[in-house]
Amino acid sequence: SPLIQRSDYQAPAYWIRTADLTFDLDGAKTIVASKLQIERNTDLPVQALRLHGEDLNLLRVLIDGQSVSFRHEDGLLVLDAPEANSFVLEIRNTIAPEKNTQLSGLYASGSGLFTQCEAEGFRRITYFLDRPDVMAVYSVTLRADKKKFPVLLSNGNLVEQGDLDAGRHYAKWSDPFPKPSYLFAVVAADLVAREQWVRTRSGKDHLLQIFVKRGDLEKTEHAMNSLIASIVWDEARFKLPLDLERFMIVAVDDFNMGAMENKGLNLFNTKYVLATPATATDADFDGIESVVAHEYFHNWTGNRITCRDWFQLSLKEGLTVFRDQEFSRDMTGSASARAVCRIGDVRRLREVQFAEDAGPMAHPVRPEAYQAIDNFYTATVYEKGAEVVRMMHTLVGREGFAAGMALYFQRHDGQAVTCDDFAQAMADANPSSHLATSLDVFKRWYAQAGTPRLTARGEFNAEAGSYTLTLRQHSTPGAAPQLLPVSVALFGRDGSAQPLQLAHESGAAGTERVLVMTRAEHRFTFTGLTGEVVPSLLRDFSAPVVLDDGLSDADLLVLLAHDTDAFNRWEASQRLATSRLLAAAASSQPTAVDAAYVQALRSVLRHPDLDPAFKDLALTLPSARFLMEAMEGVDPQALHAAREHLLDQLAEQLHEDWAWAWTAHQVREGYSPVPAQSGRRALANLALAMLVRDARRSGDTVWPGRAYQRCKDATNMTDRLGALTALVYAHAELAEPALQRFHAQFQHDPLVLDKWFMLQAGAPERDGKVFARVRQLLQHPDFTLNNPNRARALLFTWDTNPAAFHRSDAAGYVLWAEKVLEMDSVNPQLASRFARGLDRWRNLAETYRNAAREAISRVAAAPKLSSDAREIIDRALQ
Ligand code: HT7
Ligand code: ZN
Repeated sequence: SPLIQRSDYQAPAYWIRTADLTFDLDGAKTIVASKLQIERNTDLPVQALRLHGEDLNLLRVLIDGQSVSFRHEDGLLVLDAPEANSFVLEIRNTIAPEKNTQLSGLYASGSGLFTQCEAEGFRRITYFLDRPDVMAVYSVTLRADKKKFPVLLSNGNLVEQGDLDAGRHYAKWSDPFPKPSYLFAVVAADLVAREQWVRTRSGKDHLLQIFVKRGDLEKTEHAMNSLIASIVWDEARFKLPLDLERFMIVAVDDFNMGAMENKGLNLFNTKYVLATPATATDADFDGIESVVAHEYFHNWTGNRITCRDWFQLSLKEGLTVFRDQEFSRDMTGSASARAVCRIGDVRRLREVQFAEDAGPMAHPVRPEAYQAIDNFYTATVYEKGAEVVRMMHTLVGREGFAAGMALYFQRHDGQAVTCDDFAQAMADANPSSHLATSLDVFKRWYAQAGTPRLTARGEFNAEAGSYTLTLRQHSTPGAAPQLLPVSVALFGRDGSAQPLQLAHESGAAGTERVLVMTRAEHRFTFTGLTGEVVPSLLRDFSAPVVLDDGLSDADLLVLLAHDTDAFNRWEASQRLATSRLLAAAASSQPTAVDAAYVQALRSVLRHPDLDPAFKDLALTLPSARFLMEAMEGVDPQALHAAREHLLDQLAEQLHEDWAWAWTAHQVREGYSPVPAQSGRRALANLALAMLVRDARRSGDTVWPGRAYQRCKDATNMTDRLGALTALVYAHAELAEPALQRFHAQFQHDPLVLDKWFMLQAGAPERDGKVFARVRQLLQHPDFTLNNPNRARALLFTWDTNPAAFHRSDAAGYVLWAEKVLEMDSVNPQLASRFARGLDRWRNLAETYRNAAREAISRVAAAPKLSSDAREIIDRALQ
């Protein structure tokens, strides 16, 4: 496929003002009749009408009621320019939803029919100008067998419904909001709905509906509560009310991503809708809250104002991720739980996005070129994009940000715009901010790929009582310095926060402030200090950079014990672990852990005031995925061995502390997924995992027995899965019977069965057992590549499990190549995501690197590869 360049953008030659669509729905053959009111874009020279279309069977084309000639060119349907500037185009075509295994366009899932149109799925339904800057008002008539498809839904409002002959029925939907085709949706299925009316501040009533399969209704309470909370939050924080009479969510089993924000008719992966305490973990409950919020927030940031072209994807995704992160933080209700949320977000950013930015798929937040747009729904566009918005928020403050959002809507409501338009509105609403005065420097965040490195060195001058901090940024080669907000505090060696008085300033000094870098190097001198200080930099992770602050272990121990910023306190724990793990991985001898570090962890674990959720995070070692990015020429087996060895030592040396933590953090109240409970469950489960791990050394049978018992009698999934994880990860003898029991108990619940697959594929490798298990599970009757959740549970979990995937005999890579090709023939979007498991192959030690190159080349040589997979594979080999 050709490369599409951002610089080639041109306005459309025609506008589609209204789309009147009629569907005769049937799994084998659906007939689509489309009647479009089209206007020529008179700003451009007269040219042919070129419509997108893919896998369609065309029956007829009429313009103003007359049949016209047409041709197919480069996958487009081309009609000579009609004489009139305004005309009606009628098209009739058929499609085959049951054959659509790609899950883009109209497809079958179970006995229902569902659509997915973002980014370019609408062209798989009918011919259209399938681009986000063409916005039309839709009216949709759905006709189908009433028994098979009792529920017929589309965007907007239901205006008519009734019976037809031969057991068929119809429904007519009308959506008053002009929208791009990617927000179009249709559902025809046998579903039931949880319903709730809500009243917004203006006094208007709105109907909320969550549609699921029969039998799943009692699993929708949390999703409905999350939706209501999202509506309330957006109106309170940003004055953005629900603008729809009816807001529907539909859950579907087979879905390529998490959810989709179609106007008024969101489609959701069941994973982000269905939850009961018995079937979903605390993390699942959190995931539902944040995805429901994310999709709901898109109604303003994405739907009311949309993207001019797909290069602007982060305009809606970065902003909406920022909004859902803020919502999740506000929902927690405590400062420490807010920090726990932030730590989770940064962990994901550093594990996935930093790796992406260092590999073959590195691209700016606003990409310059793509082959398949589906490949650019990335951590860079989403998570780094959210960090860009967060930096704006840091620079202009909460009120200033709200003012910027208001100006953005005032200027652009109803339009398809660019990232520049958003940044301009934020700057114009805050003219004296650093954002406005250095807007061009700031906007490099949209244009430059790669993670900037920030070096910080401080010097204390005892005579002057001053501390000079030198900050230097090193952008990726060829990139210019970026604007970095660096949040800073200074602590005395006794842990006391010091005043931050800059040399040229007068007035009262606080103990935390944001330094703004706009050049490669800045020097800041703080005065009025009485002793040596330890700097705490990039507090709350104020910019998405890699920091080298040169702090010693002693400095980090001060921060771990005293930092008032929970993020940096956690960061200190991770830094202490990272340096030990990297040293151990580089050494050929098993490395004994030092007592000072163990004691520091003990102090955190036993701390009387720290939040259990925070303790869980601080006591969890950095993941192998994170560590691999901090190394060059990675030997994943050596890294894995070092990490396992450190865990074994922490399990042994903190045994009494883990036993205390397990007992002290049991939750005896009725289950609720609130942070006050989930933190205790997380810490207790970590403690149990360490105790079962230590039993392997000591021969103890009590803790594995307790874990097995918990698998049997737990009253919620978090505890049941926690106990099962403890057994499986420790390769305990009781793991097998516990796994079998779990399977027997939950075999009819697909989402729980996904956990069963995931747990086994993600277990720490030991003597090749995990890899052997993955091969076995690929043959399991419950495994299928046709369901993305199931494929992800087994294969995506495995290809991110370092030691089970990166094998010295290359068998992991051979299996990877086989599965990329197999998946690509079923679902290219899924295959190209799976293919990214070898993105970072060039960073591996030589033997792994050679074997990985061979596997990638084997995929590259396949005679038939989708353009999605082709782009990933070609980039990997470039
Ligand atoms: N805007 C959506 C992105 C999306 C998607 C969703 C489901 C299936 C395929 C998809 N391609 C792109 C999801 C979101 O960010 O909210
Ligand atoms: Zn989104």
